[in-house]
Amino acid sequence: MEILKIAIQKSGRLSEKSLELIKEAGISFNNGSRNLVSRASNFPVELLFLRDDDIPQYVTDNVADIGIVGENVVLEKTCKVKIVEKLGFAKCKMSLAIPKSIEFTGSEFFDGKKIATSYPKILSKYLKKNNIKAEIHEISGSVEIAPGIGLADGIFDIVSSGSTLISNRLKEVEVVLNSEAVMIANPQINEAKKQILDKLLFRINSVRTANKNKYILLNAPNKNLEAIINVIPGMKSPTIMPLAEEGWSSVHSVLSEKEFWEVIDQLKELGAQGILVIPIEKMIV
Ligand code: PRT
Ligand code: ZN
Repeated sequence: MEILKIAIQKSGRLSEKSLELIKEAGISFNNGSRNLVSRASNFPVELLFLRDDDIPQYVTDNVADIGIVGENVVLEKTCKVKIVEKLGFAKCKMSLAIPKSIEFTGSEFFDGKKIATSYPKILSKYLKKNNIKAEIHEISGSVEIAPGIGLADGIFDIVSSGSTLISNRLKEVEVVLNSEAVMIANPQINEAKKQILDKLLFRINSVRTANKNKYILLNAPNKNLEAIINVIPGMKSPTIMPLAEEGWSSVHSVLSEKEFWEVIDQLKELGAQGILVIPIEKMIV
């Protein structure tokens, strides 16, 4: 039987969430420890634990069929892999930054300047597109210290909270791209592996949709029932059941996290009582 080989980061910012995603899809592993390779006990997949930078290459070379990695790494490696799903975690920006004390005059500021980065390909593409002639100084780590020690005029690096920039007296001046964890796949995987991948994506999406939604139950006065139903449309439409007490109904529905607080406020105004909100584990839409 075919087995889909999944490459995930061995240890780092992506590891825990990647593993969680796979476990939430109902896939379990007997050996808890992280060997290099781990075979699932109830689904035809195998996990390979690797350094994130190597994942696009391994997927290109068919060592793994799919992988979970930051979009920034995929773009820098320019490998022949396909992004099949954005996963919504490990979100960050890739930005240009310069010393706080220096005035920024617009992107032409970088003309004739030196920029330190670990992402020379993404940066050079950006500079070319914007017709900026800067010198790229490639370094592999601690890019943020480069301006302070006189190695460069600015940096191009990952920014998340921005605190690394602040503690190095730098300021973000241009956001070049936004990145998040993505699932990549070798575009040439066979039909059997593709079917396993589709099943896996279906499960992952059911969990992600569920996490974005809540189950809501409430008691509504019948006189406002129509208005309340308009506020919470639900998946198809809400379930309505009469309460033992005359003039009241119980309403069940599904609410998205995004509109949650706004809807709750409106429901209270419409006289809803006993509002219960319950997490959903899986949601098949
Ligand atoms: O060992 P291995 O090579 O596998 O891991 P790694 O050290 O190369 O990568 P890792 O685990 O640090 O990051 C993996 C991926 O997480 C990256 O490729 C990004 O896609 C994503 N990510 C999300 C981040 C950050 N947020 C982040 N903040 N990667 C790095 N950082 C760095 C950033 O460079 C900065 O210097 O963390 C520092 C703190 O950021 P601030 O802005 O919050 O201060
Ligand atoms: Zn890395």
